Amino acid sequence: MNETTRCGFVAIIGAPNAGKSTLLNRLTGAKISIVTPKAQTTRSRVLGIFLRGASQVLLVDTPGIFAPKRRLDRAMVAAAWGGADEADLVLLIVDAKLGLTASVREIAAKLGATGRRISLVLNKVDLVDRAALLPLAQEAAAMAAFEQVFMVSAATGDGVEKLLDFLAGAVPAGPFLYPEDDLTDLPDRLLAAEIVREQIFLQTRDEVPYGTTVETESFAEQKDGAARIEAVIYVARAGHKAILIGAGGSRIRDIGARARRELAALLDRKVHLFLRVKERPGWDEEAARIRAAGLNDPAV
Ligand SMILES: Nc1nc2c(ncn2[C@@H]2O[C@H](COP(=O)(O)OP(=O)(O)OP(=O)(O)O)[C@@H](O)[C@H]2O)c(=O)[nH]1
Ligand SMILES: [Mg+2]
Repeated sequence: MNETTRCGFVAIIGAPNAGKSTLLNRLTGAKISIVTPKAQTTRSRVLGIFLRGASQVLLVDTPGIFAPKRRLDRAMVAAAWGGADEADLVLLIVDAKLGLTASVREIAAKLGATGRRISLVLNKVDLVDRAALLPLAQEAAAMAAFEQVFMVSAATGDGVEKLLDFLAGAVPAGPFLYPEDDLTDLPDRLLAAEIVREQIFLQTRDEVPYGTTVETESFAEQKDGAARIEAVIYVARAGHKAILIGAGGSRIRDIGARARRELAALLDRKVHLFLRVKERPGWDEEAARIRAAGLNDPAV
């Protein structure tokens, strides 16, 4: 590696559901971070790496920033701000369809006050009339001293090339920090838990996904090369357990089947997945559960 290379951290920050994880996956061209239509899907920081020219860009997906209630929530929001703190540059991502809500303005003001390099990404432009986009972009650009403003659709890829070029040129000069082939540092155990949680977010409603956490208990490679994965799903309430299991076990079977298929594709091998649902009231206030979710416990 010579002096002409560039490498740096880029944090993706924003309100829940703005499309941060979709953007991370789009920019890296891989499924690294889970995506669902529900807010607060991402719970911890997720690294996604791409190479462009002589640059290695280390993207950091973060949990959406919201008003936290539980200990878990506080750890999530702290992880998001910590991501911004440690980054060379920050992308503030805004849902253009939703517009400049009070929480978006608050996040922009707080980010602006840090004096860091921030660029604005207006996302979901595929959902907005072209005529409405320009005034929105102008108003949004005035929220903080942004280095650049991008209008993209993380879903369709529209506008993403420009953003890739910008990031490749904007990260500081320096040697690559990860091997060239690496896409993430997410361990397979955590990936497995995340993929199961994604299915829970997709297949259950109301409080159930928020009252649930998933941990991989064992991950073993079999002689035939298949992965044998055992995961436990902790639920906060007995009622949630019944919903997750479903009539005659139908829901948990479907969650397992879809997660297994997805994991087999991502890990590129046969997967045997075993799920167990366990009641654990108060898990979202438990330091060990918070740490298992890839977070620092805010109480320490
Ligand atoms: N139409 C459209 N939908 C998008 C776009 N980007 C993301 N979405 C959708 O918006 C929803 C939320 O996307 P995520 O990527 O999970 O959002 P997030 O910001 O990571 O959300 P949290 O992790 O909950 O903070 C999903 O249903 C995505 O498919 C986009 O550019 N256009
Ligand atoms: Mg996310």
